[in-house]
Amino acid sequence: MSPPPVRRAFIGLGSNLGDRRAHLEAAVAELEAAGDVAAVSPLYETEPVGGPPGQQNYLNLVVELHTPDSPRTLLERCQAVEASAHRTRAERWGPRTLDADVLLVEGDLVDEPDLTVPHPRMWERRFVLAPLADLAPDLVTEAQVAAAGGDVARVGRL
Ligand code: GSY
Repeated sequence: MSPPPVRRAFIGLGSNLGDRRAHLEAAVAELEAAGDVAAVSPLYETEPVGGPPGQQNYLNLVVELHTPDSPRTLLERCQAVEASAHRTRAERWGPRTLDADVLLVEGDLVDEPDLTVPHPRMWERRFVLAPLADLAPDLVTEAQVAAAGGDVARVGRL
């Protein structure tokens, strides 16, 4: 049997609790340990979308992988980096040390109770589309970034 193909996949990372930059750095390092990270987007400071009022802004970025991993394996990797950041699921949409989402896996669609790929809300969220467009202008247009919601500001790199 031939090995699974290497495909482009994109993971979104966000943090708005504690040392936001340190949580993102640790998550990227943990993903890099697998040897399939191809690029890390610029870092964005972003207005919280949803959740209780008064939350701190998020820091967000997107990681591009060139990987044979399935969407399900990528979900497990996301859950592992969230666990490493001691993420607890106290409140839906509430502040969190780390959120890691499978955004896109080129050539794959998943619609299962616990995993939908492409991510079902990504096209509405500028905090996802702006860093994704930096890495993949072939997949996300500037018009799509402009049409999405939520203020974002590029603040350099990790
Ligand atoms: O879905 C990811 C967690 N999250 C975020 C986020 O990462 N960034 C911003 N700006 N708002 C968010 N709301 C939620 S929930």
